[in-house]
Amino acid sequence: MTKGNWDIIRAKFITSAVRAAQYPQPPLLEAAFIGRSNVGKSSLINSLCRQKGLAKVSATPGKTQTINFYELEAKRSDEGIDERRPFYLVDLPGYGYARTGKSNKDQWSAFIARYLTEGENICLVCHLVDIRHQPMDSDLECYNWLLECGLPVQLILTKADKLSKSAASAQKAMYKKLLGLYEDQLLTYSSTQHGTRSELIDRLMLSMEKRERA
Ligand SMILES: Nc1nc2c(ncn2[C@@H]2O[C@H](COP(=O)(O)OP(=O)(O)OP(=O)(O)O)[C@@H](O)[C@H]2O)c(=O)[nH]1
Ligand SMILES: [Mg+2]
Repeated sequence: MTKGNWDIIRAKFITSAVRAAQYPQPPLLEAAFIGRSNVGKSSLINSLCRQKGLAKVSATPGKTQTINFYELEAKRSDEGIDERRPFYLVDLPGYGYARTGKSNKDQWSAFIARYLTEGENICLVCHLVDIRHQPMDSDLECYNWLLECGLPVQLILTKADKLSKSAASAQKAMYKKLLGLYEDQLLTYSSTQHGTRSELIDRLMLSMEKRERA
């Protein structure tokens, strides 16, 4: 019997953190969003939650400076019976942008790296890259580092509305080939059009089900 699709029915900001003692309680499963500054992490979170001002968005890179936790509730219905699942979405500061020089950049990597390597509840890391460009060295470094850490990674090609359908497909094929990805390891996304929103929600929920079965 097929169950209904998952949807996000509730989302709220919980807390900002730069160290483990500030991570929220109770612990819940987590999906984190990482990528270059300005790639669209915060916009994607707003699109997933259908709340425009939930995560702060800015045309100037470097807007998100802390690890920001949002608590979401997903719901699906099966023959009138609701199944609900709370979890955290985690918005990370962007890399590739250092407003105050190297020491700030080092600090950035240290606290993000600590979160990603020590977090026991991370089910999926969504790595965002801008669909219009080839990956930059920093994107490849980050992607390879996530894999080395043994984290499950979903690549998301953002700002898909900025390309024609055919150009977007070509970029998707390029990334797939370059990184040797299966179809279900990458997804295009537009935070203005929301076309693949339910697909992304399904992938988030699947990663949580996998974690619980492991
Ligand atoms: N057209 C279009 N613009 C987008 C999309 N996603 C984000 N943007 C724009 O890109 C800019 C950066 O978006 P943010 O969501 O703040 O990016 P971020 O990755 O959170 O940036 P930092 O917090 O600085 O790391 C903003 O001007 C957004 O409006 C998209 O899917 N389509
Ligand atoms: Mg942001």
